[in-house]
Parts: sequence; structure tokens; C-alpha cells
Amino acid sequence: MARTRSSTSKWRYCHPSYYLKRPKRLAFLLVTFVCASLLVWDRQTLLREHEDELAKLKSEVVRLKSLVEEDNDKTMNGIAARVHEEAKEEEVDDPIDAERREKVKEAAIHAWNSYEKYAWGQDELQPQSKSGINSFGGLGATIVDSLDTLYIMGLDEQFQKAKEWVANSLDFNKNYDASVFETTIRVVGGLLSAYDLSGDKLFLDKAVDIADRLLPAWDTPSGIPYNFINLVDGRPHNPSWTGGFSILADAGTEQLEILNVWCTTCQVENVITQLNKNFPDDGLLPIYIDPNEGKGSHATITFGAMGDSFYEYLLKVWIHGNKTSAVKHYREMWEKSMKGLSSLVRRTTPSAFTYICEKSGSSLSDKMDELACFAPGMIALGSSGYDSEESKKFLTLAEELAWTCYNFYQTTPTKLAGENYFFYSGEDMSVGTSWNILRPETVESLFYLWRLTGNKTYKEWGWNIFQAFEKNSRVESGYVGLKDVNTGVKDNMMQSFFLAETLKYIYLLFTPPSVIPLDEWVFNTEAHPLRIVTRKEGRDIERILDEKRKPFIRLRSRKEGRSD
Ligand code: DMJ
Repeated sequence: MARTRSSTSKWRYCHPSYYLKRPKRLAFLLVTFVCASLLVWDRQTLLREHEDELAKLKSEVVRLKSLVEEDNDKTMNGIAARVHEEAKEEEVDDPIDAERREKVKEAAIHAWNSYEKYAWGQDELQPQSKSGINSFGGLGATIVDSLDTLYIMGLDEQFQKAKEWVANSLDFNKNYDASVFETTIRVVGGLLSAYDLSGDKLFLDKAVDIADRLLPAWDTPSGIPYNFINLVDGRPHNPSWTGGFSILADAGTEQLEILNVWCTTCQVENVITQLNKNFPDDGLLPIYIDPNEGKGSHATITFGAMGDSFYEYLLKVWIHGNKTSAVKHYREMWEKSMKGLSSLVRRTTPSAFTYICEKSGSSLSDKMDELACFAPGMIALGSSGYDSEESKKFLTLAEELAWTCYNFYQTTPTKLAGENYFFYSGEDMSVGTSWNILRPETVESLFYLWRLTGNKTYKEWGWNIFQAFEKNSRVESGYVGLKDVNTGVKDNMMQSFFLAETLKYIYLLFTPPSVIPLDEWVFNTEAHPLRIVTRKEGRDIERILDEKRKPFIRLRSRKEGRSD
């Protein structure tokens, strides 16, 4: 009974008569209902407004994203896009070239991804042990050395990530005795090239920072720099194994880069003035120079290790200064050196391969480093500065030497070149030191010869060398050198110049010549393209460089011409 009474009393609230009898409660209920409805309506309106707002924001994000992408396309893929535009206008972009370019790009992505995965921020990747190594003091050499390659290949994402690393993590304050030469050509050169290509001042600022740390190396009695310097305390020295001497290539291969950064007293130019004082008629200097007296020792003369890029920069500083009278002494010195080089040229038997000997005192040795295979490219590049007869003679020499260098590759079982070669009578060429560390010199020369002669054979040779790298050097985690080009036994190092130079030159073999045209750009010895600037006599170099530091100068195609 009690249960029946209680349920009846609950249901009475639902009966209208209950409220009709109690008007205050009815009023209260009505007011509560109206308030609740208003509250719900208000929340729903707010929600709708938020949804509208969100939809607007979403579409704004989409719009901004596409703007950013468009912008990136313009800046990052400017060159890649131009490859196609130019091809349409000037020459047909051969489908085989396009396919090969993609294959080289894929190789670069594989090298880069492996470095990113196993050695990010360290100088170089050791692919077999899947680890990194700081061969240059921990300056992220592979990142800095690769910036322009990524840019030229249109690898946008990779370039942005590298740039962020440069902005946030590249720290030069390292208590480390750095090689002035290696740091200049890889780090200063890499940053300057990234600046010249992208116009992003971040790269120039970083280049100035590291160049400032290197400058005390030039404070020697003769102006010939010491080869090593501590990046924190600025104390320079030469290694004991050189007997206190400075190495010729190390002392004479900073002008292109340092002149682009900073030149208060032009120490880097004084080196050349000093060497020019006693420059021999044949323009050949021994590989060791006394930093006190500024004179050569009695060491070997070579276009290979420790001599090579000194000769290269005599030509390239002249080109970089736009061949004006302010830089003509560089060209004069280079021409003397080419006389000297010609005096070292011999031919093998039985096949008459042309090679460049080394010289000690008055005796020649029949040995040539693969490093000296940059010479065919350099000679071809400089040949146009001679009268037509000389020009032809030098171009022919360049082509003959390139054939020899190509055969350094073709004559081994792996089709990769050894580090140096000996030429014994009746035996043509024999590998001496048999390693291959992914060096670029031969493909560099093939690149110049293709650009300067238009002969497609050089592209084929470059492609064959690329395939040999793919076959022997590609591993799951990057690219390695070979301990022995006869057996194919692999080493454990992906040198930073593989991405900086070797792959870049091979890639450029398959792009139209309007990509980094040689009348607007000059490559430093680490393959970093720097813009040519006209140098005028008596003009303060600081001012010239200030002009160059003006915001981004867009890359122009060859037919747009030069502005300076
Ligand atoms: C690079 O660092 C430069 O090309 C340098 O001039 C010589 N050696 C290596 C590549 O072999």
C-alpha cells in the first residue's frame, strides 16, 4: 500500500491540474524553461560562430600554405624549374639527360638521408658502422658542404632542414685546431655559395664568423699563412710533419672565399704578391713554402696532392674578378704555370696516354695523382684567354689529359680510379695507391669539357663513372670509398665532398648549361659556385663586397646577360 501511495504522489507533478492549482509554481516553471531555452540557443549560436571562425581560419591556413609552397617553388626550385624553361626555349631537354639527372638526384637523396639518419650534425658519415665522425672539428661539414647541391637539385625540404641546423646549431666556438684550407674551402665556401644562391643573409653572417676566426693564420712575417689555427684562441701553427713549412695548396687556396667575406688588409692577396716576387718563369712552386721568408723549399713540384689548387686559384681569382686589370697578375702567373705544366707533360707507351709528371729538383717522376685530374678542366676553362692558336693547343691538351683520367677509371676491375698512377715504359698506366675515396676531380673535368666543347662524349664518360660508384660504393646506409679498386673491398667513409662535388658535377653534366652558367659563376675548389664580381683597380675591395652583400640577386639565365 505504502509503495502505491508514493508512486501516485510522484506522478501528480506531471498532471496540469497540479500546476493550475499552484500558479506560482507554474510561473517559476515557465521562467526556468525560458531561461534554459535562451541558454541553449546562446551556446548553439556561439558554437556556430566558432565553427565559422574555425572554417575561416582553416581556409586561411590552406591559403598561406599554398603561398609558402609557391614561394618555395620560386626560390628553391628556381633553378630546377629553369632547367625545363630553358630547355624549352634554348635546347630540347634530352629525355635521357632528364632521366639521368633524376638518377643522380636519387643518389644524392640516398646519401643525404643516410647522413641524416646516422650522423646528423657530425662532420661525416661512416656508413658501414652507421655512425658519424668529426673529421673537421664538429662543424657539420657534410651539411654545410651540401647546402648548394641541395639547392641546385631543388631538394627543398632537405635544404630547409640544413638551413635550420646552420641557424640553430652551427657553432664555431670549438677548441679545435682547424685546417685553414679545409675549413675555408668546405665551410666558408659552402656558406658563401648558399648565400649567393639563396640570398639568405644567415649564411653570409656565419661565413663572416668562421672567416674571422681563421684570419690570424695570415699574421706571419711573410704573409704566407700557417695551415692550422685554433678556432677559440686564434693560435696558428704548422704541423710538425711539414718541418714548419706551409703547404703550397693550403696557403694559396683561400683567395676566392676570403675575398668574398672580409678583406681589411687583404692578407689573402698578399700571399700572391709575396709568391709573385720570386715566381719562376715556369710558374712551378714546390709544395712547401717557408712562412717566414715566403720562399719555396726544395720539395716536390706537383699538380697533385698539396700543389693542385694553388694553380687552380690563380685562374679562378682572375675569372672571379671578371678578368679585369685589377686581377690580371693572377692570369699572368697562371699562364707561367701552364708553361711549367706543359714542360711536365709526357706520353705513355704503347698507347700514348698524356700525363703530367711530378718534379723533384731537375728530375721528373712518371707519377700522377688522381687529384691532378682537376687539371684538364682548369686548362679548358683557361684556354679561352689565349690567342686562338694557343687556345686550341691548350684545349687539345685538356682533352688528352681527360682521356687519361677517364682511363684511370676504365682500366681497373671496378671501373673506379685509384689514388695515383705510375707510367712504366711499355705498360701504359699502373695503379699505385689503390684506394678510391669518392673523389670528384675527373668528373669535374668532364663537366668543364662538356660545357666548353659541347662534346657529348664527356657526358657518357661521366655517366659510366656514376654507374661504377652506384655498383661499388653504394651501400644500404650511404656511399663508401674502396680500400682497393682492384678487389672492390669497401671502406667506411662517406667524404663530405661526395655530396658537395662528385654528385654535383655529375648532376650538372645532365642539366642545360644555363644552370650555373660559367660566365656568371666560378666554382671554388670544393665545387661551391660563387658569383663573379667585377674588380676594378684602385677601388676599395670592401665596397665591392658590400655591393655583393646586397640582398639576394636572383639567378639569371645566360641570355639575360650580366649586370656588372
Ligand atoms: C676536395 O676537398 C677539394 O677538391 C680539394 O681541392 C682537393 N681534394 C678534395 C677532393 O678530392
